[in-house]
Amino acid sequence: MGKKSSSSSSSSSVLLSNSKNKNGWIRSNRLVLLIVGFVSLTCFLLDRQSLARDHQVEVSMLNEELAELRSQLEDLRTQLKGSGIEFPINDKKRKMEEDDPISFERREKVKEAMLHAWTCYEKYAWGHDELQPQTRNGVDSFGGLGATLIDSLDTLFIMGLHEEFQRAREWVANSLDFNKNYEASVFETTIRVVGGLLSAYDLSGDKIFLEKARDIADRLLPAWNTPSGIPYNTINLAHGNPHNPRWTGGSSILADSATEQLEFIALSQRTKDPKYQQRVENVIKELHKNFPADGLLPIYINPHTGMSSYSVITFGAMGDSFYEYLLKVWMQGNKTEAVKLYREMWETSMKGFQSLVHRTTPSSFAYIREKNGNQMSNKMDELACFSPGMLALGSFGYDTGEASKMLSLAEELAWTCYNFYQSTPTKLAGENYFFHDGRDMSVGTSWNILRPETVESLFYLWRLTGNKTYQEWGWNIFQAFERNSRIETGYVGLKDVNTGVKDNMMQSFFLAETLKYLYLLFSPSSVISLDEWVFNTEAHPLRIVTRDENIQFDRKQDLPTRFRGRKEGRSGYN
Ligand code: DMJ
Repeated sequence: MGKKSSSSSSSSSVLLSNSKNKNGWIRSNRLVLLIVGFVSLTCFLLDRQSLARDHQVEVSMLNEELAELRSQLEDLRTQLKGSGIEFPINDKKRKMEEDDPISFERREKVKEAMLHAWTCYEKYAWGHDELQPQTRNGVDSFGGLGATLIDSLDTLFIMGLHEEFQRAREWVANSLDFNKNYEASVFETTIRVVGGLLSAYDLSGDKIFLEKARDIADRLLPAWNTPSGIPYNTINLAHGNPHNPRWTGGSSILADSATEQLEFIALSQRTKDPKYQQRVENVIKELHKNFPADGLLPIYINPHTGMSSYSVITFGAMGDSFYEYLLKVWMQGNKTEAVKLYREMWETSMKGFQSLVHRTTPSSFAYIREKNGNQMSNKMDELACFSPGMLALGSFGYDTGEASKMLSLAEELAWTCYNFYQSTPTKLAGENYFFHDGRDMSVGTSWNILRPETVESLFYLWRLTGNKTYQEWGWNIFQAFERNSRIETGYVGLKDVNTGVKDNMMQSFFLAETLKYLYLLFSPSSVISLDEWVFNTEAHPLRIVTRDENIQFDRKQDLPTRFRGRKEGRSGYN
């Protein structure tokens, strides 16, 4: 047992020592593992740390680069803002801003309509003034100045149709020729061509548009060489020789003579040549001399005396845009002291305007009468439907009580104009309306030539009140144009809104105005903001820049030559 026990004790001591060795081995192994683990963890952590450091360096370098790029972008924006150039409107940004998917969809539909009108013009009437869609040819109703093309430039740009805009720009640069033996209307050429080119310049910053605007304005300028400064309304573009059309009996027309201010002032501001501004501001000063207490001027003026001749007073054809420009020149001039006279004259005219407003029975539609001497006529042109927009725009210059009165009159009149459309079988408005006791209104001249005035007013009312009803009305009018006026080869007017019989003319103002105002009606208000832009009467937005009465004109170029060095020749202003 003892042996057994001694042997068992020695074997157990062997076992013990074996197990001790084993434990020691295990322990030392663990220690090695621990050391290896520790070392690897340390290495790993050190590696992570250095990676993190590298990333940090990279991130801060990228941040620096980003900050640098941001500041470069800001600099560029500021420079471009000063020079009148704007970044092309970014569709992606526009989509992000847009909170109303219905407006987005409608805007796209209007853009598609513009593309259709433009594509047909390009195909059948390229370079001509207007497209005759039914006969698929172009006509030169304005002397062959590419009126539709120029009228469309800013619409294409605003809608982001840049390839189309570029093609039009190339035509302006290479083919537009003003040297035409043609008796042009000073008014139509100014609002469409000078206005269209200046707007394209303000939007794109491309100098070619400014050069061309100056060229055509220089050809128009002799029209203001009259004893009173009230211009003749027609001039030969190649030879000068201004005169008035025979059918006015020698008179100048009010709207034709006093709707050049926005364009010519803008031209002076951009060229730093005061002569354009001087000519057109003289007209207003002249009209101010005999301005009546109610601010309403008859449509005919004698260009020799500056006095009005006996004729109709109207906010429709031949009167309309004179009143529009009184307000808009005040806005273009930043509502400053220098343009106070314009606002005062406009407010005076708005008193007279209210005296023309009457209401129908039984439905109490407000409408604007015409006046001949002491006689009131219960007739209103669709053309006068620009006035709700004008009233809404001008209402913000009054104190609160008067402002809300003017705005609500604007809303009432817009309702009437919308009913010009809604009351016909085609849902398109006729050219003018008559009003009768007990029977509200009826169409007079029943054609529709794709005019913009009602949608123009809906655009202003939507922008200024935020009331979506105006978008709904505009959409209904757009759909009526789509149903009645769209054909495979463009858009046409209607000879009669009762029967829907079509004419053969796509008016250039359909692309300049009707489609532009509709597009803007469904766009965020930052697109051509009313704080930064003023629309001319052909819907060409002109950028509002600081009106500086002491503009530092290039003295060398603009001073009468008697003030110049002798060697420089020529005498006096041209
Ligand atoms: C456009 O040429 C202008 O809006 C102008 O002031 C009036 N007539 C047409 C559109 O109807």
